[in-house]
Amino acid sequence: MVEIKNFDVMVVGAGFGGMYMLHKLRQQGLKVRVLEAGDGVGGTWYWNRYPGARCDVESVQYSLQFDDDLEQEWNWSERYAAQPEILRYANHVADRFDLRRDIQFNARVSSAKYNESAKTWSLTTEEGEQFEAPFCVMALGCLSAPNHPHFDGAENFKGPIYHTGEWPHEGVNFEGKRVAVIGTGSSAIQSIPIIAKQAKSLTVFQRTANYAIPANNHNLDDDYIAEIKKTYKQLRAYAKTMPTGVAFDFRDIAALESTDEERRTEYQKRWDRGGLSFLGGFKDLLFVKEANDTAAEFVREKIRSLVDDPKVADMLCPENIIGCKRLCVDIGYYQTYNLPHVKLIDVSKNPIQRITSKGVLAHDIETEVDTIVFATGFDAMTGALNRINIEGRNGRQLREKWHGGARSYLGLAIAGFPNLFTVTGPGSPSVLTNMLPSIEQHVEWIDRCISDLRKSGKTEIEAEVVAENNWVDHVNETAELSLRSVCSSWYVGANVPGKPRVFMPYIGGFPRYVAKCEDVASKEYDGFQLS
Ligand code: NA7
Repeated sequence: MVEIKNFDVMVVGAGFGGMYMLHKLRQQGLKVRVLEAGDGVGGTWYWNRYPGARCDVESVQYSLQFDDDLEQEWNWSERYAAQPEILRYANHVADRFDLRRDIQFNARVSSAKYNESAKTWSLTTEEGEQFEAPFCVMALGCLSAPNHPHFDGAENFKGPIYHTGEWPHEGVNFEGKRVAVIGTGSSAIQSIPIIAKQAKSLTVFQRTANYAIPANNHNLDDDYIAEIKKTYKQLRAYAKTMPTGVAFDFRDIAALESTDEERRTEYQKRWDRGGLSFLGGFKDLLFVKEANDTAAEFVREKIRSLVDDPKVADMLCPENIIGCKRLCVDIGYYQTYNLPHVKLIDVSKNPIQRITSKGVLAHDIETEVDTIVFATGFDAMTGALNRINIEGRNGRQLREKWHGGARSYLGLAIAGFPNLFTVTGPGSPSVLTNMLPSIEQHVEWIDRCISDLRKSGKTEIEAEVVAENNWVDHVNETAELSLRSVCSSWYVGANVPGKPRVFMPYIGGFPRYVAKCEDVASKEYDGFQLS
C-alpha cells in the first residue's frame, strides 16, 4: 500500500511563485507541501544556466517586494542580474523564510486528479509518492517546458546536444570545440557571444532574425543602491501603474505625430540607455504598423552599422514587427558575427534537413560540429501544465479541455477544475509584465481566496464556464488591438508544431488586470461557484 500524505494545500513548483505561496499559506497556519522537480529552488533560474543567462528586467525591479527587510538587505550587483545572482537570491529567500523544510525536491509531479466526493486533489510523483489536499496550486512558471523540435537523425549525433533551458549544472566547456547553435531567440542571443569566445568555431542556424537592443549593462554603485532603497516604495507603486508593471519612461506621444528627427532622437536616446524601454518611446509602436516600421528601421540601420559583412547584416535584419516577438536585450550579439570563426546560416526558407552523426545538414551542406546547442525555447504557458496528467470533474483532462487552446478564468482558475489555482496562468498578464510583481499579485489573491473560503466554511470554489468564456473573449479581443497578435511568436504558441494559435497572455496591462481581480474577490468571487 502506498502511503498517502495529507496536507491543506499542495503547491507544485519552488520558483518564486511556489516559494511565496508557501510562505503566505503558512502564515494562515496551513499545512503545505511544495513538490519541486529540481534539487533546488529558483525555477526558471534553476534550470536556465546557459552561458550569459540574464534577466531582461532591471534587477532592482525584478525582485520581491512583499517584505521590507528582504528588500532592504539584498544588494544587486548589476543593472541586469545574471542567472547565478538571481539563483543566489532565490536561495536567500528560501533560507530567510525557512522554506526548505516544506519543499520536497526531486519530486516531479506526474498526475493531479480531483476527487469529487472527497473534494480533494490527489497528486502523484514520477517516483510514485502520493499526496492529498483540498487545494492545489500550480506554480509551474511560464517558460519551463523546454521545446525540443524533432530533427531526423538527432539520435545518431556523436557529440552532446544541450538545451539552453536544461543546462548541465557543472557547465559546459566549449574550449577548442566546433559548436552549432540552433535558434536565435533571447537564450541564443545571450549565449552566442559567450560561446563564441570559447569555441573553435561557431555556426548559428537562424530561422527568424530577431531584434535586440543593447543592455548597456553595468555594475550598480553604492549611491544608486542607497537611493533606490530609500525610494523603493515610490518606485514599486509607480511601476504598478504601468501596463508592464515595470517603472520605465513611457511616453504618451505618437511616433506618427512626431517628425523624423524627433523619432530618431528618441530612438537613439533609448538605444544608448539600453534595454526593453526602447519600445516605450512612442505610444503607437505596438499598435500601428507604420509607427512600428520607424522603430524597426532604426534598429535595422544599427544592425547594418554593427555587422561588417553586408550579406550577414542583411540576414540578421528582421523583417517583422519589432516587439511582436519579445524584444531581446543583448551584450555584443550582432558584433559577434564579425569574428572570423562565427558563421550564420539562414534556415528560414529551407529548414534544417537533418542532424547527422557528425553535425547539421542544411542546404545540402553538412556542417561538422562537436557539440549542438538547442536554443529552441519553450512550450510556453501551457506546456508545463499539459505535461502533468491533470484531471478535473468527471475525469476530464486539462489537456483535452485545452485541445483547441488554453481557457482559463483570469489565468487563475479553470472551469471544471475546482480548488485548483494557477500562478501566472494563461489569460493573465504574466510574461508581458514584470514577472515578480505579477507572481506576488497572484499568490496574494490565491492566499486571500483560500482564507475567505475557510472563514466562510465553504470547501469548494470553481470558475464558472460563462465567466471563463467571457474572460477568454476579452483576452482575445484585447490581443487583437495589438500588433503583437499578428506574428509567429511563442505568445501565440507558433513555435511548437501543432499547438493551437491563441494569444495566451493578457495584454490589457497590469493595473487593469489587478483591478479586475480585486473586483472579482470583493464581489464574493464573482464568476466563481462556491459551495
Ligand atoms: P524563443 O524566443 O522561443 O526562441 C527559440 C528560437 O529557436 C527561435 O529563434 C526559433 O525560431 C528557433 N527554433 C525553434 N524551433 C526551430 C526549428 N525547428 N528549427 C530552427 N529554429 C528553431 O526561446 P528563448 O529560449 O530564446 O527565449 C524565451 C524567452 O525567455 C524570451 O522571450 C525571454 O522572455 C526569456 P522561430 O523564431 O520560431 O522561427
